[in-house]
Amino acid sequence: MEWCMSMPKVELHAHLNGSIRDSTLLELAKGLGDKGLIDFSQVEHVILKNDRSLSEVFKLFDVIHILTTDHATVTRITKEVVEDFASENVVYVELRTTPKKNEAKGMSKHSYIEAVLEVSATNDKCNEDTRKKIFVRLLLSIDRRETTEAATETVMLALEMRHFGVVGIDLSGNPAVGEWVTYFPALKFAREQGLYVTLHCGEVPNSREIHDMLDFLPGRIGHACFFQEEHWRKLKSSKIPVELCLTSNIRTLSVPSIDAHHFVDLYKAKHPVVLCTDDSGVFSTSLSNEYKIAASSFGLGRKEMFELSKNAVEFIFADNTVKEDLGNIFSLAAKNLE
Ligand code: 6MZ
Repeated sequence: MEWCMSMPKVELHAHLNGSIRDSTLLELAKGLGDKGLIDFSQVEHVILKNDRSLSEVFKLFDVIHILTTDHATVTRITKEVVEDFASENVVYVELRTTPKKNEAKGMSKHSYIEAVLEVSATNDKCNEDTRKKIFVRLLLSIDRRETTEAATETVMLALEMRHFGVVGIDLSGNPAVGEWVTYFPALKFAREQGLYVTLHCGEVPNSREIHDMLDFLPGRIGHACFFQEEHWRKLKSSKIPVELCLTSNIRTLSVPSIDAHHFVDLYKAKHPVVLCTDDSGVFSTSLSNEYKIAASSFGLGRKEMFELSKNAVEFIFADNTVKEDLGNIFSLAAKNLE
């Protein structure tokens, strides 16, 4: 399905450290292995392993984070991730990442984000290597392991960086860890300050938290795998757009099979949804591949897939000028489709 690749697409749920090329991870691991800092063969095995449970995925992130600890590496991986999305005709990407500090490398949370923004802030015009236009915006992630203070620090950082491409806050991390009451004050503050908020919601069965999150009325939610009837009702009446990550959900066994994926029900109900990769590196996928899987699994044609892609523009966290630009890109592409 060549057209899944060639049509313009919008990526709204991509974790930076989950989107790194395997080749880059292996190169970084080899470098640390050669210096005797890690056991390369063990890390290589973890990187190349294919099927992982949700808890194994979070162990892999701990390994990845050991490999991406200095400014130059953070800038490099961001550049590559943006290049990879641009090369498959993603015209707008909202990357999300958790600010990290590493005193040994002179890295603060602030300088970590600066290292990311070095690439993304200059990308509105044109991607240097692929010559393709891609808008890049950033969401700062609060990790569920964090305290209220740390979460608030992330929000403050986002506010400081909002004129450099940071548009909002994401709540992510291992869903088996932490409680809503811990993050709520920081998320509420973020929204009061005009930042957009998206939440990983229902990645594990946790009815109370799903209710609390939907009551918060975030700008978007991600996943929505373990929803029950009462949650679907609330979600549908709220019209909160859902970021759906098919491969990720299948690979982590968060849904039993692609046929049983909640995409079908939400799509039929005309609920706002957007297809996303989640962690294209960790799950060996791409946004074109996610579109291809949806088209073939749910019997959607080229026109329907194009509409799905175009509708995502409505749910981006960037301003109206960007929306207008994207609207023009899609109008032009629609003419070519006729
Ligand atoms: C929840 C996830 C995730 O922030 O270091 N992350 N959180 N569910 C998922 N689905 C499988 N995939 C990634 O990127 C990696 C971090 O993103 C979050 C986790 O906190 C992970 O450590 P950054 O760039």
